[in-house]
Amino acid sequence: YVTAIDHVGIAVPDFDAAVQWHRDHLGLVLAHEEINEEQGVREGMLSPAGTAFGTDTAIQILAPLDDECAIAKFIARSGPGLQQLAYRVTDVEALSAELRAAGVRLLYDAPRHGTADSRINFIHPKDGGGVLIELVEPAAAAH
Ligand code: V0V
Repeated sequence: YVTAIDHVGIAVPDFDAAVQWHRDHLGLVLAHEEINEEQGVREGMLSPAGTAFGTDTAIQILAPLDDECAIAKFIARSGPGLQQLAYRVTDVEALSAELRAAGVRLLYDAPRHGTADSRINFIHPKDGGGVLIELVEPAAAAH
């Protein structure tokens, strides 16, 4: 099911400052940006110059929209930093079903809305070796 590392997510307090830092120091380009109200985030996908958003691995900048969302809680507990590792998958429902059957806890009963109309679910960090693992089925692969 897993075809690539889709993105690595960094929790930040200030979206614009983080985007500018990565542009100024590393030359990363903001390839995509959106607000996800359900997840409580303003999020942006950064790509190294010469790579393509949606094809190559991206860096996801995640800034909280309010004090209650997952990113706000993460920053309050751990400070800014790496928050998630996201794998691109061909079929998020089928993989989730196999994981559940193997006793791995998924956060959602059904996939939710993710970046660029992808469908997403997460493996609980306690079952992911201390890593919050996101499963991303891109919109193009929707069935
Ligand atoms: C919490 N823990 C983590 C963690 N967050 N460990 C590794 N990485 C993280 N990001 C640990 C925490 O330290 C606790 O360990 C334990 O997990 C359980 O914590 P909890 O207090 O029960 O739960 P919360 O309130 O910290 O919530 C954790 C979860 C939450 C993972 C349930 O963050 C969540 O629902 N995340 C999924 C949604 C999300 O992250 N959305 C933002 C990105 P100890 O202290 O007990 O040892 S949105 C996105 O990625 C989009 C839109 C996209 O890509 O398309």
